[in-house]
Amino acid sequence: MLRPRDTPTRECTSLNGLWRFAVDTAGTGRADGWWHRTLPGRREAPVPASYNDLFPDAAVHDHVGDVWYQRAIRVPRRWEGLRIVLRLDSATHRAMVWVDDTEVAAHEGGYTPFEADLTDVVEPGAEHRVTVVVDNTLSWQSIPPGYVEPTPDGPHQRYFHDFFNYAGLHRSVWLYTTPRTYISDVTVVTRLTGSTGIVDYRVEAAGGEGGDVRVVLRDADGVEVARATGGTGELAVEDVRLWRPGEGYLHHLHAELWTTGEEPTDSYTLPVGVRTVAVEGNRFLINAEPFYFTGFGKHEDGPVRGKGHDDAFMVHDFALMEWLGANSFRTSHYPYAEEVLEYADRHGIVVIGETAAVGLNAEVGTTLTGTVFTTFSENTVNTATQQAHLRAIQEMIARDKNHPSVVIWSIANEPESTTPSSRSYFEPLVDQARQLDPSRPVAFTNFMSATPDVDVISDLFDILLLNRYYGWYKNLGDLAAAERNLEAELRAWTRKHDKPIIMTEYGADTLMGLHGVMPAPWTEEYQADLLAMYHRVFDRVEAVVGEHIWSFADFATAPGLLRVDGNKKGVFTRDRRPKSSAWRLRERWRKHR
Ligand code: GCB
Repeated sequence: MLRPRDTPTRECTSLNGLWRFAVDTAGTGRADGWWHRTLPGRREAPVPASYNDLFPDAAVHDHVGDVWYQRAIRVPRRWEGLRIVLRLDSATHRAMVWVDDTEVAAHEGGYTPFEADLTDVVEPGAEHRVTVVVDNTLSWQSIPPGYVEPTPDGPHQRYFHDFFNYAGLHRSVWLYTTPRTYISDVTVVTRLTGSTGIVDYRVEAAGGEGGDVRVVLRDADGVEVARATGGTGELAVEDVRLWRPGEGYLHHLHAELWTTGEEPTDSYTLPVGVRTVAVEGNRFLINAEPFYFTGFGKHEDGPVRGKGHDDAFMVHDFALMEWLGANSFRTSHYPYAEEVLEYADRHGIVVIGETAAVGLNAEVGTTLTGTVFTTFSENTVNTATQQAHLRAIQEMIARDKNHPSVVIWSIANEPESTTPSSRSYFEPLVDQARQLDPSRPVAFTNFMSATPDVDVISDLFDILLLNRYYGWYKNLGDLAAAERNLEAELRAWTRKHDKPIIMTEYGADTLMGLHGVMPAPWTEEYQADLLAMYHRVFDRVEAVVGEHIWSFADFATAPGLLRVDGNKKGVFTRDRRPKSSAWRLRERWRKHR
């Protein structure tokens, strides 16, 4: 699915800003047809933002079910004869959309975009009412999963992941045009033969009889470096300037669809980074050179806006990562806003893209909710969940396949991975992911109790992503034991699999301003010492090709005995102030560059 852009044949308008907003406390909005008229009440909510923290009202913060957004749109008269599309970059977790009285779209999956073709529904020159109902409910068949517990005070949402269930319209909403016959998708895969870069491309068209495709590849200065005709083909660039970590050099692919006449019917421009990614033995290669990941598991999370995309926070987060010398991050635990990946493309930041499949694990679920259950069963994670998971993988790859920054697909975070049912659940998903994108390694992040002696799925994957908490959930306060156990486990992995290892989570909750001379958990010193201990071990184990600390910044969670105003494993506080460990990291990571 192509990101909306202004091109010579397309126009794009943002629908961001204040929308009318109503919380459907009684759950009657759908039956009463709220889309037929102005929403009840006087509330307004900004888009993009989570709605949960906007109002000092627990009923809004903890609402389970539908909320409604509404605004007027005016379609310019000059759009007569064009295809008119409404696009929501995300609606968490599922939504239905109406224009005036007509339903135009429905989508499930809170972190990927969806569109509605409004061509036959709107009239150029006229004003229309757009209404969106967003449902934040998580069920056993949603990704991520959860369940709603009925209580005398109303429904309570329970879930098996450690971040607050923020909801709403978290990302931009667009109204845009294409011609009626249009370029519907572009796919690029890049490779290298010697110093020649090859861009294999595919341009797909829809809405007409087809036509001729012409593509031109230009370098960052706009100089043409290759051209081709046809819907698929390859573009060769001699002495190509590569996209590299730390240097996000981008070419641009200009695709044109010609049906008649002297002008292209449609045109679309896609940034392209020429680079290769490969796993060879226990090395991870970018452009045939070993790459070592330094950085974080992150969250899209901040005060007031929750998970709403914010360009200021985005730029600031990237600047702080640069200040530390971090070269990469994981989009834990869901695909991030496309603005984030585009920024990473331009700046040469390496990304592990992750689906929202987090919490498929009874061991984690029971710790977080107190409910004992079996992960994979007819009543819990079942074939319908697996289908939803597959759609989440498909939608992530469809959206993000062209980003040079994305080098690994993580298809789940800490699922159960020690039982025969986990193997039969994951086998088809891994196959599908590989078919959808044979050019990137496929992985999942492994939960701490799924040690190499009991894990039964890692052989299906290309690379090992491990989340480990020695010194925190195990060996709390005893970094010497933690160091021994961590090293022993890493060596056990290397004996079992000849695959690279990235430690995708390790860390300690740390209260900013708490200090101590003893190695006491929660102090800033303990966090710094724990991280330094992990780094000593990584330097001794050859197969370790990356270190992603959990987490970049403190973030909001559901209430929990271990959560003091959220998860405090950030190297930065939630408002992005550095804890002591930041300076130690800076020393280490700036040397790695
Ligand atoms: C994990 C999860 C992450 C949690 C973290 C923690 O293993 O992947 O989502 O926030 O542990 O701090 O417990």
